[in-house]
Amino acid sequence: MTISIRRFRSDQADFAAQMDALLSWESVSDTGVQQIVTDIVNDVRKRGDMALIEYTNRFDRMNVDSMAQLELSQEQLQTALDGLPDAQRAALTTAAERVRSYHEKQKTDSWQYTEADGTVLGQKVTPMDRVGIYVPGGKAAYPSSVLMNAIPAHVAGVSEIIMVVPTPDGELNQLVLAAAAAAGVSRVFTVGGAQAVAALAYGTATVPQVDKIVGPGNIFVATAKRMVFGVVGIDMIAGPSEILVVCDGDTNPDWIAMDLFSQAEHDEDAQSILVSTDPDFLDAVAASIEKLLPTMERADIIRTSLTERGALIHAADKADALNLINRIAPEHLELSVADPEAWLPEIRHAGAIFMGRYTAEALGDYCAGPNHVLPTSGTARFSSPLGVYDFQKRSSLIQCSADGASELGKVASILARGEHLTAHARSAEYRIKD
Ligand code: HSO
Ligand code: ZN
Repeated sequence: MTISIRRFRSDQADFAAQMDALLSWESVSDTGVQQIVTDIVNDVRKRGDMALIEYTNRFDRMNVDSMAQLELSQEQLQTALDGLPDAQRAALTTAAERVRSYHEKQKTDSWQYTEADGTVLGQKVTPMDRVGIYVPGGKAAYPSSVLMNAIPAHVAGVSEIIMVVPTPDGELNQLVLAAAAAAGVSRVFTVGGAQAVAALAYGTATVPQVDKIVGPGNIFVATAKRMVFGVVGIDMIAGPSEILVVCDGDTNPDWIAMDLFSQAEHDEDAQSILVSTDPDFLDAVAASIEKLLPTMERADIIRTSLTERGALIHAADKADALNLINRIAPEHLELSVADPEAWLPEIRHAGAIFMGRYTAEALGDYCAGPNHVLPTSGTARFSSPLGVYDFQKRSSLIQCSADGASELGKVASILARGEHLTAHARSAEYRIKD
């Protein structure tokens, strides 16, 4: 069975419009979903643990009557880690260590400086006290995502990391629990959906209220996160995974086909795009796709993703390819070219940049070190990978000397009187020396 992937040439007349159509993506949260989520969030806010237990029994087909049955112990997490086959435990530990050392570099320190009159100005950096990590159950239960969400929080110095993960039918995913142990998660509740988000946002008798909720989830989870934003912080709302591979035509086409598959297999809505200045190479990759697709465990998802949202694009030249990169602002950009460094200065928008033929995007998903939670759907234009900075906040520091207060008092007084805020003006003026 042949698979038809869109082919574009950047010099065709309607190319810009075609790109707009290709890249348009909206996560639809219809009013039905909104209403369901509003009801759940309000109910958990009002009735706390009881509501959480009821929703969990209903949606996850559980049969519990106390929150104690919905919390896992540290021993259970450690047992899961210890019980993994040696190779799997070693891989998970290596990945966790690499992610940890990369994120250590992101830590920012407090700073301050002293002006000539003795006034001190600065910025004090403090970790959040408590954060919640949402881990999806089912098809998208990724242990690697537990590492990617929890480790930056841990490195930032967050003292309590609360993980929620639904366990439909009570089935625990041992790898997810092992990853929680490896990442330093403090507490795990086996709850999910909008009810888990509400519990984290407002707190219940058992689930502590957190300051920020991060982690991916289905449409109910995303809608609930949007709803509680403001009460707590949230991370970005992730869209489907994407990859843009740019190849000069000298990489093995099988490698490129598999790199495109690697994001396509996440989801029917995932988007894999290949750009090359060599049309013969696009043909070669199309042939590799044909050849390799039947060998894939998730062939159906890949086929749907590639036919619905994939594209093979013939760019006129390098400058044209660079324009496309910045237009797409991809979550993942693979520069499968001889001299990736030469491209780098012109690249302005991408969540993560994978440089050179050997750097498969999949390595970044698991163990290279950088975070795999990245801006999707073109949001790399204004946002960044999840990092330690998402779990740190800053307080401004101002300490005026007597001389400093006197000088600044004169400036503040004038500006305050201009705003007709007399108390501000007089408060400043009291401190002016005569
Ligand atoms: N590529 C995904 C992350 C992931 N891949 C998890 C494998 N497991 C983020 O876009
Ligand atoms: Zn992935």
